[in-house]
Amino acid sequence: MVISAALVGNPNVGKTSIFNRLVGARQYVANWPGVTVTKIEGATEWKGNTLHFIDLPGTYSLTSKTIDEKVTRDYLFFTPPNVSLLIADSLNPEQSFYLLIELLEITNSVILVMNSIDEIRNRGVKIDKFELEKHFGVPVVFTSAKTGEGIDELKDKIIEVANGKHSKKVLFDYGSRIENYINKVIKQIPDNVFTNKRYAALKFLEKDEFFYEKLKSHVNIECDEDFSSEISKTRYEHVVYIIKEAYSGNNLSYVKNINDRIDHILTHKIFGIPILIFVFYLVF
Ligand code: GDP
Ligand code: K
Ligand code: MG
Repeated sequence: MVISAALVGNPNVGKTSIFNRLVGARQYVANWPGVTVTKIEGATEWKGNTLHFIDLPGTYSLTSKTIDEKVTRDYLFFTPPNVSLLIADSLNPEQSFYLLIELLEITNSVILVMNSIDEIRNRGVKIDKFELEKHFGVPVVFTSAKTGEGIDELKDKIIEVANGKHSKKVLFDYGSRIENYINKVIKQIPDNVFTNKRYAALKFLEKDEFFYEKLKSHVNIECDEDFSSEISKTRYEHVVYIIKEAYSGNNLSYVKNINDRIDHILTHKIFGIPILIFVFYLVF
């Protein structure tokens, strides 16, 4: 059986290092059509199967705002691989898990690869694999691209996921207000426009350029609000909850640091602009 698997993740989490461990020298480099973004592919034989890998451009989100995000998102949405490997930096999981939640809106043929597990051990942090599998609904593999730990287990899991084992759908709830809008949008999406209507509805509400343009003539929700901050904030709330459930150990200040960083993201990245505008009003 030939199985395609894509490596998805934030920049600098170890995607290329894992890719090199998986395929060795059997790799080739080209450009994505029409853009100067590098496309790296490779293959390996494993237990009678050909595993074909693609190392996607690093991204923090699957909204097509930058060219790297767009290449990665379009590939995953329009030409989905059999299996997607979400390569997470175990040391800095918050933005990796955020991306995972977005990825799970497109597909549930996903493996969560918790990379840099060597560094986690050095810091005395414990990660509960069962909690991660329960909350995300996908198999989890601990890897170190530095030592090679977990690479064979990852190849075994790819074959299992490609064969339909582990297929369980976890839906992340965006709260009743957003869920009502999602349902309103879904009802108005014609069947021949998008099959994954929940994803298209979310992207429409997030004002993702591609989905918004495609759907605006079909969808009327009597509200032109941009829901993206509220949707992002809810994703981060899920992330905080899951990290609290899964991370522990004698180095608790590390877990506290993650929480502090997420508070920082929530107050600055998501609410920074509205707060600035509010302050502007007060001052002037
Ligand atoms: P990419 O941007 O996601 O492709 O990340 P790279 O593969 O280029 O890796 C980024 C940096 O992280 C490099 O310096 C790697 O050596 C390092 N790195 C990647 N994986 C691991 C790992 O499992 N353990 C440790 N300790 N370092 C890693
Ligand atoms: K790194
Ligand atoms: Mg890379």
